[in-house]
Amino acid sequence: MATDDNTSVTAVILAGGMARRMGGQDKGLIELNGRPIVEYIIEALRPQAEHIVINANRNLAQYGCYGYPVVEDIVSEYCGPLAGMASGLRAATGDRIVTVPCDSPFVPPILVERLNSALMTGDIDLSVAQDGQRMQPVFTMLRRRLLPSLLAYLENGGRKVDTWYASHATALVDFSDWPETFININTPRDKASVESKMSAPAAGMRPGR
Ligand SMILES: Nc1nc2c(ncn2[C@@H]2O[C@H](COP(=O)(O)OP(=O)(O)O)[C@@H](O)[C@H]2O)c(=O)[nH]1
Ligand SMILES: [Mg+2]
Repeated sequence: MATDDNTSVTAVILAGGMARRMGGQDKGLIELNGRPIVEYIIEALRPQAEHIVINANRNLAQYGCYGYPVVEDIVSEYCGPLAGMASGLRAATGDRIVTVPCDSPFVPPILVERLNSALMTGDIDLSVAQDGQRMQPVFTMLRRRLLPSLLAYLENGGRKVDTWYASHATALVDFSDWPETFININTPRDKASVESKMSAPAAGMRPGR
């Protein structure tokens, strides 16, 4: 069940990339110990956000099987995660979205709450995770009012997430106590290492350090 604070949050799973380093496979559908990554992510997001939207550019029917809206990039395909954020913002029913990448299976249970608290302090446009050392730009909460600015940026050829964020009031949110959040599967080797981590006796999401 989503809490009252999260009722107008739409979680957007960014599964629209080309996954070149995975040989062009559709990363959200890659199986980890027999289950597509997107299933782990949906399971983690369901208690945290009232709405879920999947952003994908391939295998739309397969993503549609989960019962959530599937939206393609609204700007020309494959210009990076900002395109997926724009589609998610347009598809959102409430006034905020939270984005997560489709290749990070260990979504922490406090993701939405923590990004939301930061967004609500002061006049903030977007809150974005950092891992203790660097910003992790695809784990973010964005106000829906940012859509015109994002579309203008993309239409002018902008592609860099950090650059677009820098033009808005941004809160950095520390997730260094949940380091597994940012483990992501970019190569076949990453996949093997996450699968063995999942099978380890102490597997499961937990705060670290
Ligand atoms: N919609 C959309 N999403 C993209 C695009 N390119 C990358 N992404 C998403 O952005 C996230 C990060 O991409 P990834 O290739 O893993 O980059 P990394 O930051 O090097 O790990 C993934 O969730 C991708 O699906 C794109 O052109 N369109
Ligand atoms: Mg990645």
